[in-house]
Amino acid sequence: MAVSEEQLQEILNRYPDKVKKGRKKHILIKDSSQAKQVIEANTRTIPGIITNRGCAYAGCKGVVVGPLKDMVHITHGPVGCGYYSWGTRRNKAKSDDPTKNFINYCVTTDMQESDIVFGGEKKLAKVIDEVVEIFKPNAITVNATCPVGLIGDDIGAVAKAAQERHGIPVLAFSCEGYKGVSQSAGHHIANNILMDRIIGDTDVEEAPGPYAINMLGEYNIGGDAWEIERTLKEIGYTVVSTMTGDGSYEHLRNAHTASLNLVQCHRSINYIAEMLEKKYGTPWLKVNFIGIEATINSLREMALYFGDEALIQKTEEVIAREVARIQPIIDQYRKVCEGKTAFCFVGGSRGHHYQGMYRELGIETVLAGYEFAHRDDYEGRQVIPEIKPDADSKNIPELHVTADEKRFCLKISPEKMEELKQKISLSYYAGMNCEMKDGYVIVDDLNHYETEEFIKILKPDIFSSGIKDKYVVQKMGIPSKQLHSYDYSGPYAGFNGAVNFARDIAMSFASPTWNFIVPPWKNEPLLEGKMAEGEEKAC
Ligand code: CFM
Ligand code: HCA
Repeated sequence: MAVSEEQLQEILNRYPDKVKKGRKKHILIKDSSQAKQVIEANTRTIPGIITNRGCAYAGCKGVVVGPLKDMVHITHGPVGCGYYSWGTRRNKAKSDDPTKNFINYCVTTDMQESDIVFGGEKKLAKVIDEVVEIFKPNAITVNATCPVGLIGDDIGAVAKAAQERHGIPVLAFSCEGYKGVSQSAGHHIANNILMDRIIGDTDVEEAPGPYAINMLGEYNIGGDAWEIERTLKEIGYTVVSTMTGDGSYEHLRNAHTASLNLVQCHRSINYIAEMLEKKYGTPWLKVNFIGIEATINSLREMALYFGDEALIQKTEEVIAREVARIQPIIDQYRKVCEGKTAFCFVGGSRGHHYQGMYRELGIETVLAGYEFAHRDDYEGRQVIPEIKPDADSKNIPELHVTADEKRFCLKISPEKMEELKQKISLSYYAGMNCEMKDGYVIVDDLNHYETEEFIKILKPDIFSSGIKDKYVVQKMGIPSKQLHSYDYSGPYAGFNGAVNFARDIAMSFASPTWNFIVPPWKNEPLLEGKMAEGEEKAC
């Protein structure tokens, strides 16, 4: 069952006029007969609407910077900001040198009222000194929360002085929570400083092995990066650095030596991908390791990029073996899942990435959206492959995939060219709007009211989002799967991840628990009424 324009209007009509006008632009009913459907994104959330979004500090410290394990990340601000951005995000890390893995520590200046009144710079300097004394990290980050910007603490100056005092990099991130409209601003701030201060800050010029790649936008939630790496390493790739799951300052410094950058989460790290391309000429390839088909396509495109016959063959061998191993298991779980429907609302890439894996289980996504993505994450980019002569080599032509500007170039044999053009124009950056079926809904910055209203119409069998809306929906008797933290499960990426996901989703449906839950509206009368004509609308 899809959603009609009338039903959508009804949902919107409950808003005050100004809110209705705003929200209307953030909701689409997919209609492939239209040449291009435009959705508004990356704009300010309406205050009080109960969004699931986070802040710039969450995007910078919590998401991009926090997983770097051999650095100590100091939150300059109230303890809650430090704790929440550390304790709830399941970015795992292992280290060969356990004395250089600080991922299990949450460090904050724990700002108090007196710091707000008299300034927190001295306290921050003291915390940096303590961190150096206790942990002896390779580098330190200082991450600003809202009050720091409001009272005007100069964290850049404090970091610079500390760097001179201790002789290790101390990086200041002015990622005050109020900057921008969501986490997205924080990603950008983090990307700029990692590129400026860490990547390439070394004498190393050679990659540590053949087929050297960086994995960008992979945060090792529930061990995802480890599962992807397992396959990549078996095929023969050298992973120079992962940004930033299980990542490290030491590896990140060498990232410029890789030959290809893989971009898993485009939203959070496209800036580094583009800066690496501009500064070092390293091309980047959009990949997706969520779901079997997406994983296979990504592995094949990578092999085609390097164009080495042995690598292509090894890729095919690994794919054939892995699929033969996992498909029968997934087929069993599929029997439980077939014909069901899902909501898939996550931050800035998973709302799209997980739809393919749901489809492989026979589950259709009937509503999807992003908390804070930009328009290109919805609409994709028009990619027109075009062939240009190669300046360096007469024999191997380059394939430049162009959109508004050169995106990346591929040195491959002419025979592979046609095949590759096909694949890239399909998989390069399709965007969420291409993924959804007609009649189903795409919502940007979905809020709690809209969640409930769309649930009443579409009655999904499973709801996948985050911690903030999970429990309300579970109380409606609908199983929920957190796609941020995976509800303590995972990995969900790569081949083994697909098995784990299939198992967990099938388990949600098979559990008898849901039959024992009586949604509140079945027991209690709901106060619902219509406003009299001309009466002020409350929302
Ligand atoms: Fe990228 Fe992420 Fe996501 Fe994201 Fe996030 Fe996350 Fe996410 Mo939560 S970097 S955009 S800011 S894939 S923390 S690992 S799960 S909202 S969809
Ligand atoms: C964040 C981190 C988060 C939150 C998840 C959630 C994550 O945005 O601050 O709301 O459940 O993945 O941990 O996205």
